[in-house]
Amino acid sequence: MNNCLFCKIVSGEIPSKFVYEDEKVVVFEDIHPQAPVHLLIVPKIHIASADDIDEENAQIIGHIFLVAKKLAKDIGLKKGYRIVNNCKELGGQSVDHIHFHLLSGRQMLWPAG
Ligand code: IU
Repeated sequence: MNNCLFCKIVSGEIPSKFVYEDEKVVVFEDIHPQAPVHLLIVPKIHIASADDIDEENAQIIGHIFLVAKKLAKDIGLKKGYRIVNNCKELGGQSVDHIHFHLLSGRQMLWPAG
C-alpha cells in the first residue's frame, strides 16, 4: 500500500521507535496517548480494517492478542488493560491499516465515547 502511513512506519520509510517487533507485527507508542500506557500493535501486512479480516489473514488477530498479553506482562500491567480496535468511519478509525490500541495505567471507563 503505497500511501499507507502505517505501512511506511512498518517499512522504516517513516522512522519510528518500536517497543516490540517480530516477524508479524510492530508495536510503537501512540503519538497522542490517551492513557499513561498507549501502544499501537500493527500487523506488518496491510489489512485496511477489521472489516477486511478473512479466512486467509485471520490468524494475525490471535497473534496480536498474544503480543498484547506478552507486552502487558513485560510492562507489568498486573491490574489490567484495554485492547481497542476502531473499525471504519463510525467506529472512529482514522488510519486505514488495522491496528489495536493497548491502553492502561488508569481506570478505563464504559461506555466508550
Ligand atoms: P484510530 O483507531 O485509527 O483512530 O487510531 C489511530 C491512532 O494512530 C491514533 O490514536 C493516533 O494518535 C495514532 N497515530 C500515531 O501514533 N502516529 C501517527 O503518525 C498518526 C496517528 I497520523
